[in-house]
Amino acid sequence: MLIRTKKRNPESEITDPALFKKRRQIIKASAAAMVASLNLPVIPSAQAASRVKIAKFTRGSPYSLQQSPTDYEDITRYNNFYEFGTGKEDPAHNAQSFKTRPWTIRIEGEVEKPAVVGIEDLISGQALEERVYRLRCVEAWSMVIPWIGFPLASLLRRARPTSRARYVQFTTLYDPEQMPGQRIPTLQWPYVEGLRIDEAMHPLTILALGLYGELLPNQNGAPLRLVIPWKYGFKSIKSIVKIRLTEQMPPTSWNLAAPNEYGFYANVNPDVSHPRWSQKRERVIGGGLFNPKRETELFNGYTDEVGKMYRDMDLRRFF
Ligand SMILES: Nc1nc2c(c(=O)[nH]1)N[C@H]1C(S)=C(S)[C@@H](COP(=O)(O)O)O[C@H]1N2
Ligand SMILES: [Mo]
Repeated sequence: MLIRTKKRNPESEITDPALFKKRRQIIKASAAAMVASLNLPVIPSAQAASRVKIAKFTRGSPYSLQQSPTDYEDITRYNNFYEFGTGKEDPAHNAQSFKTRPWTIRIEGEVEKPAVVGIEDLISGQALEERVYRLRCVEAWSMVIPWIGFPLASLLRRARPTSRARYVQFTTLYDPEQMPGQRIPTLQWPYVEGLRIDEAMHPLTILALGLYGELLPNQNGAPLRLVIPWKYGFKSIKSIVKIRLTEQMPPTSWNLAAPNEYGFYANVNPDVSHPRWSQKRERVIGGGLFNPKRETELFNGYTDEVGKMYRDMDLRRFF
């Protein structure tokens, strides 16, 4: 997102409908099968690259949007995941053999009950909700994604944050053998991100385990990634192994790389431009052959839900 100065070819951002038509039919069929199989146990993924349905989740989060989601093919082939390459189509190719089992997430720092949580426990134990969000990136493109996940707050509460916990830091797996991008210093590895504690506890902040009714494809951050729909895409850290509650504001990868371009907050804001491009409009991925753009909304349209957390802040200064 920062390093690449090469102009993107707009053609490459358009999904060839003929190529993906067949697969789309398969998805429709699997959606029907999913409804029929509600409450069956989750099938563990033996092979990371295979598509695995999540059988257990409750539908209809109050935060779901009415608009229809972006096509599965666009969501899973147009990604940012620098551990697997800096090109938008690199992660879909390079993350196929990434091993996401066994996988644990450590919760530590300012908590009364530090914990090591297994991914299978999260998949089978949490009440999973379907939440359809717009995810927006700093390059000003957007998608509507039917995530399957649960509020981060429910996991944090289990660890009993202390009164000193003011921030939460997230860390991605560090494994250069599996993640070829970590062998080159495009960013400082491992990828880290952070939230203020009130942002982390907000019900719109979710840990996603899946999308389109299936476990997350590797390129989208398997087995567990953050989704913060009112912030730019880079806050939504992928393949999380550690969650640490802290007293001090933690460092974040893009802020470390370019502090004048990427702040800690990264709230979607059409009135605060990135130093090198406007953020007033966004390209709608999969929106059609003419690369339609739409007006970007403050907080990505979630002002009613999240605006009060920033009421007394100068959003130009705290960008
Ligand atoms: N570990 C890690 N997490 C990451 C990134 C990354 O490079 N590494 N890229 C971020 C950026 S810039 C974006 S836009 C989103 C993209 O998520 P998606 O591919 O599921 O759309 O992931 C974010 N999370
Ligand atoms: Mo991004």
